[in-house]
Amino acid sequence: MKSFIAAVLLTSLVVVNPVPASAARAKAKEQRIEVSVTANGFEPATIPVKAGAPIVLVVTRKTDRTCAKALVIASRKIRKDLPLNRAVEIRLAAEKPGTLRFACPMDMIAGEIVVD
Ligand SMILES: [Cu+2]
Repeated sequence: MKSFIAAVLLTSLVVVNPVPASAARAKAKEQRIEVSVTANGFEPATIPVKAGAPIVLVVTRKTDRTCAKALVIASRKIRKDLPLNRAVEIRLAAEKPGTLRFACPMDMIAGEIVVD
């Protein structure tokens, strides 16, 4: 009986505890990067980040004089509409070093995330 209770207690600890703890940890390590879409394209167009922590791009399109009314990250199969003057969050994992290209839907205006 004692070992049964111990097992129940242990199970509830294992199941209940890790969820909020890991969520808090992930949030703390998030790398938030503000990106604007202007008549010059994506600003900044080159975004250096650290490998390991998730990335949140906060993208605000500030002009109608652009074809970048959506942002595409082809290698991640991501496409997000960019309404004028509204911040759009795009979450990405960045586990390994490398380069992630992002672009307008026609692939003309582009930028890159450099994971190091
Ligand atoms: Cu375009």
